[in-house]
Amino acid sequence: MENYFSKEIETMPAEQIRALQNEKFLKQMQHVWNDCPDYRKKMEEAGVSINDIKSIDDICKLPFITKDDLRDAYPYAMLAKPLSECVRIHSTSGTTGKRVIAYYTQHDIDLWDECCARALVAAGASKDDVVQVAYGFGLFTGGAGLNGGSHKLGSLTLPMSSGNTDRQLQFMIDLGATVLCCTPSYAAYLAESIKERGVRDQLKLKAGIFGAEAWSEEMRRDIEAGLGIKAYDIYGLTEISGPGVSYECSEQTGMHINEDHFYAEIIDPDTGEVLPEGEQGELVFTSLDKEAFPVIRYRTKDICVLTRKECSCGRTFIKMVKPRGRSDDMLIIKGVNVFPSQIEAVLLEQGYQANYQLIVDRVNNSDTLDVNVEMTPEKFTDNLGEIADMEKKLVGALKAMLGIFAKVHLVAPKSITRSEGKAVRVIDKRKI
Ligand code: DLL
Repeated sequence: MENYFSKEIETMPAEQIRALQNEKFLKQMQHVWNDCPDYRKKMEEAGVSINDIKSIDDICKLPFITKDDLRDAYPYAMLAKPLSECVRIHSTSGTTGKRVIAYYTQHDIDLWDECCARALVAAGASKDDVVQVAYGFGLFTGGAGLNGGSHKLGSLTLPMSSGNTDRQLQFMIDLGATVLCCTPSYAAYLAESIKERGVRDQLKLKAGIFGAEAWSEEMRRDIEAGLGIKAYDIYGLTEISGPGVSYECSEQTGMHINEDHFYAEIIDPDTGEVLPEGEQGELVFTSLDKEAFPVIRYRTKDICVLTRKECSCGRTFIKMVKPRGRSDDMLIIKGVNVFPSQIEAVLLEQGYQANYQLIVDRVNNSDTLDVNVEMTPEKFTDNLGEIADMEKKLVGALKAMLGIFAKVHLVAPKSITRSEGKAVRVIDKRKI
């Protein structure tokens, strides 16, 4: 039996959702036009006035917002409420340059908490659960988002933050955590540590809500087997609010977008043209009822597909498939587009775990790809002939998937650094 946090909204017929989106979109545009000078200027530069926006069908007339626009307007990018009405900020992890700061009024926090509560319920949680939040707390939205959702649901919430694996496991066992929320790479690490300590039979976990980075179906199966749970995907980004922009249900075939709060489009990343449902492209979001930091046609750089196919859970919200990766994570090696997630899928299919590192370089004007992969304890051997055979097999499987040669190096178990948050798996030396 499927439960919903907001049944009426989550199962609303598609035409009614569209009508609700239309109404909220027009209000959101009025707010942006009147209160967000940065975006109004962008509209004027694009030759669009608020009078041209009569319904949500006119959205395609509006200019996109990119991360660069938000960075350029640092620190008050696109702020549409006085600071005195804002109650919190979060910020992107930004490896280079200025970070994007997202502002929230209490209304914005409430709607975000609701989105995360929906995600928890879709994963089978209720107020009787013990929810261990092992996403980082602080500027990152992961910890605060799931913490807020769990409070809203009324579950006992363990605000662990990420890391300190001994303490995580101690609390997980002693307090009988039933739902785990963290990045999939940290979940895989926790599963590994649980196996090593032989404490799996002391766990009460039944579900996990994992997101913030791309992960494959094969990795899902590994985590499910390692922790003895159902593993659900959750997606979101700081600019739109945080985790809970979309969430997976019992069908586990993609994530329902909270369409009463966010309007999604898929565009051709090169031309900006809107693509029909079912085609792969870049995901673009428009907030429908945010106060402090509304975003209109924000280009996420995430590559994915939307579908309105009927879902067995009864939810009518449009679904996005697991993002394949980001257009800016996509590597072009010898002219071929390669997503780290494709390599990960091959490794897991061949019985390895998601402990790997990709090193891309350019030697004599030609790109090279080296894949360092840990042997699992079961596969571990120091027989060089056996290692060479295993490497050869992986080279063949990678060639079949990618169409290019990758040099594979099998390394000892535990020799690749584990991640407590988002994993860093690519070292592209060509940029240096
Ligand atoms: O990662 C928010 C989040 C926290 C989502 C916890 C889920 C769970 P940012 O740090 O701003 O926000 O990073 C956003 O992470 O554009 C995607 O590229 C990636 N991402 C997030 N969730 C997923 C997912 C948080 N489920 C960026 N699958 C996004 C693939 C994801 N990529």
